[in-house]
Amino acid sequence: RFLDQLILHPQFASAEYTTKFIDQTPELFRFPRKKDRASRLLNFIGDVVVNGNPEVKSRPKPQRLVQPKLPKVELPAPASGTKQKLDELGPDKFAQWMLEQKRVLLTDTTMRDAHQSLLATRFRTYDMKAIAPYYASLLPDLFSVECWGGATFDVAMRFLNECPWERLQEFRSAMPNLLLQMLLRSANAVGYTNYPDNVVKYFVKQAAQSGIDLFRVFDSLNWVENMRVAIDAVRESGALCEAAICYTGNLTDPRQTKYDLKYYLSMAHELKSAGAHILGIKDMAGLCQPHAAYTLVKALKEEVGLPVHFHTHDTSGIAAASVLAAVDAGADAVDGALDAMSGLTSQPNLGSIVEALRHSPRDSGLNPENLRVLSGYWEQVRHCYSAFESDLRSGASEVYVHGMPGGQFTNLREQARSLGIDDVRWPEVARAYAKVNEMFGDIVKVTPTSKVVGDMAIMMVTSNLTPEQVLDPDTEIAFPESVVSLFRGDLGQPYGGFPSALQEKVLKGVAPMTGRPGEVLAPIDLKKARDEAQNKTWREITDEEFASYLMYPKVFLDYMKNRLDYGRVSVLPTPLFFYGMEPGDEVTVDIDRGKSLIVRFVAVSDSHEDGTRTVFFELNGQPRSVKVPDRS
Ligand code: BTN
Ligand code: 3PY
Ligand code: ZN
Repeated sequence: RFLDQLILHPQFASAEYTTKFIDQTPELFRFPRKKDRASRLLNFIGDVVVNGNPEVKSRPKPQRLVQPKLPKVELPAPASGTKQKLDELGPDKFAQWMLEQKRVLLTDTTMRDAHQSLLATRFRTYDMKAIAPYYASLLPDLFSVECWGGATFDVAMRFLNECPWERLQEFRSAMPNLLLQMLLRSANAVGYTNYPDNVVKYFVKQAAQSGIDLFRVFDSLNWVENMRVAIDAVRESGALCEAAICYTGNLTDPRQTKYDLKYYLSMAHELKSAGAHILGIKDMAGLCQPHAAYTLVKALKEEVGLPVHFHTHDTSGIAAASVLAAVDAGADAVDGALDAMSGLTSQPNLGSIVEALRHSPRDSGLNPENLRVLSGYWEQVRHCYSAFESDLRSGASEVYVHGMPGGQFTNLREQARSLGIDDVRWPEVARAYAKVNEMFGDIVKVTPTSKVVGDMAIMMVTSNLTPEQVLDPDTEIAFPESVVSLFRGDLGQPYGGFPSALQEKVLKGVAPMTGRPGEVLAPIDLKKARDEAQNKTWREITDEEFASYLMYPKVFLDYMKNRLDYGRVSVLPTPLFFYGMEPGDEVTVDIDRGKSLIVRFVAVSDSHEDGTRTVFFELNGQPRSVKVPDRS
């Protein structure tokens, strides 16, 4: 096997190798002696038993840690759904079909936004893949399943040691009748900074090929110019392009003249001309109150002519009212999350929306009982991730003051806490966030611009800086790098421009960019980059893995190292993945179709002189042991 891998290595194969080969490609030479799948997984389990999983270290342990049970129901063969409709009609006629539906169409966000917004995006493929066939069988009338993109991409590799593409492929095969939907940050793709155009195109192509049917495309400054490359790439792939308007401010407030109805309508017209099949309203912070939702949807429906898809967050506690208002105003589709994963910074409750609309003209036709069956599963799953829960207990009208996106709120609060800003001082951060937004000229705040505003707010609170000091030309301020980058124009141009005095102060004489970053970012030499990636890993990488490398080179290579040491850890049940096993525990691990391992944890030795411990297992009844460095 070693020789096979060596010979297959492109650098070796191309005879370009030198004596430096070993130094340049250490990965090739440092795989474990026993490299069968079972040994790798036992190494991982052994490591968690001895050292714990660093991802849950110093986080509260779940009170109830049991393997979630799948619903005990008959699964009929999946009825034909929106996926077949799209295949049959193509994207343009599909959009027409949406307009012709009397019922409201529903998207379930549980597998993307809901866990991103409630549990720091930590849901593992294991738990989602298991329930996916139930979605296909029990909810064939769903419009779409939002299950990919946003933060799920980097979190999968960075924290869960799993491949986002394998997740998508699992979803695709388990839900053959449903539209799979992703969130795409336009020129930022699934990252936090603008990528060269050819990287965005490559990424979209791979995502469509791997199973994405509907791309919700947004720009973090609502700058349509910066959305075109992504929109064109989605259209070219044959998928549905939902171009989204990020909602900010309050369009019903007569004193707020920047983001008013005219602004949104004009953006919608631009998106339509740019090629959108569907118009998304992305209310990432949950600021769109019922009357605003009604006004906006009504106007968009009357004046633009595209299907409208409404998305919001329940941070305030009244988002369901906005959803119902949007439905009343004629929204074609709306988003919600299943009961157990709804509310607070997540989406409003999909099951309750279904119930609320039953017997009304826009009755969704979904079976509310089946939604509850699925929610019962998510409720158990959620317990396994309680380490990542925020302590938010109730809706917070404070969101109308700071306008933080649902996906950021709990993260920023955690970041503040880690810097010693306790709950009592949290409102200072919230106020600073609002102040920073004002100083920055009232910008759209959503990944990645929301992160920039958050960085600045935290910095002001930890350094006790007032807005006056920040703005004062004579007070020296060490601005966070992300702020410098924003004002340099790296994320694009905000509506109305940057406030020039602050921009000059931040940039210290450096000239800002005013064009589209993609125009000046040199295209990546894909062939060269691929060889480079290839040379740093121990096996041939796939087209999809190469896309991971293009997005996050370091995160991807770290993930590949991990994969070499531990194998495909996404097959391990979640309680085991995070918390290991107790002596006497036994689990069945399905490592492949029809191939499973029965792992029984027997005991762990004291530390040896070399600082390792031996962990004893029974693997399919046979004794096995692994040596693990004790770092605890
Ligand atoms: C990382 O890159 O953050 C490390 C991921 C691998 C962590 C595994 S979890 C089980 C074992 N225990 C450790 O401390 N590290 C490995
Ligand atoms: C993301 O970009 O991840 C978001 O969810 C923005 O709301
Ligand atoms: Zn959202």
